[in-house]
Amino acid sequence: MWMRGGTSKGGYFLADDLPADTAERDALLLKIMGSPDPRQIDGMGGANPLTSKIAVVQRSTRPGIDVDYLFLQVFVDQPTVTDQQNCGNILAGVGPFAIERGLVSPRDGQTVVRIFMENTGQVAEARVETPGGRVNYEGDGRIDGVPGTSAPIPITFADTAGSSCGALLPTGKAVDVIEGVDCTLIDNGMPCVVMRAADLGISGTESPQILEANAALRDKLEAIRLKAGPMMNLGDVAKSSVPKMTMVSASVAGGAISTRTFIPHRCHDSIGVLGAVSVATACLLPEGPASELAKVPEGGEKLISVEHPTGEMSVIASVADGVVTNAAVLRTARKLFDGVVF
Ligand code: NQM
Repeated sequence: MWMRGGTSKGGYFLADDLPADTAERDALLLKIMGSPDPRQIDGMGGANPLTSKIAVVQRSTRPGIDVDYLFLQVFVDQPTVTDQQNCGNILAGVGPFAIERGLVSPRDGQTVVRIFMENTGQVAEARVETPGGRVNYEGDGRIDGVPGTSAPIPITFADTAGSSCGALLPTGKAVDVIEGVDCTLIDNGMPCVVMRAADLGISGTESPQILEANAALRDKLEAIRLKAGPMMNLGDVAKSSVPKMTMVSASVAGGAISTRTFIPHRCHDSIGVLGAVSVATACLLPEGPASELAKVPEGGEKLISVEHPTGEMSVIASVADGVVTNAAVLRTARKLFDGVVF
């Protein structure tokens, strides 16, 4: 099944329909997407990392969990398929897909799907509208980066700190200086390097196209990223899609903070879901580039509006004793196509 999940798009497969052998599976997925090729002309991929994504879903045997979800990023221009990162956008389609395929029995009204994210070993809870026991995709949920409206799918994450890096702040510090730039190395569901846009010589409000055309910026970000990888317990990240590189500046549209994110070599048109959760968490640290610039509301439940090139993503962070205990986001998804891919 091909679905839009949040601001991403990709293929959703039942685990049993794919080869059990990882190398065989990856070779098949590269062929399906048309990679490696910058245009992905011979496959289903949309020539952008955000449209070259795969969800592998199966019924879970874990107590209290409905389905297991493995996310795979198929690189566009390299023969690489990686499970090194999670994806909270593709996650938005997992609940509807699981119900459509009969892995989860729908209730009349709303069905809560508890999803184990295999990439990082954490749990997400998605609420899917199922009037009359059928998935409803139509509605008035609006997310920036997607035209129109769809049925809302609220998603809650708990215990995402240190998902890939072992700790929220893998170096134990809120600020590390890399290549002369102040960086917060943080992982609250997605490993991210958070820097002041101004320290990279940009305002932070430029379009993704302008930023991608800035070769000096791209080189600097990559130099920082290659050093940040081992510091974040990610090892050599030369061929990895993490950490993500987020440049922050003061909000321009009434939100908490403004962002521009390289994922890691293309500039995101918006921001990843768990990327936004990690950046929102950086805003709540006692120090660091994000917390200095952020406008954070009072209270234990904080709505952190993370601005990005096509709008904003609202992260609702529950905070207890200065620690983010869980985070919620609103996403939507749409079934685009169900059939046979050759
Ligand atoms: O951070 C893009 C996306 C993502 C990942 C990326 C995501 C997340 O927008 O949870 O959703 O950072 O590669 O789909």
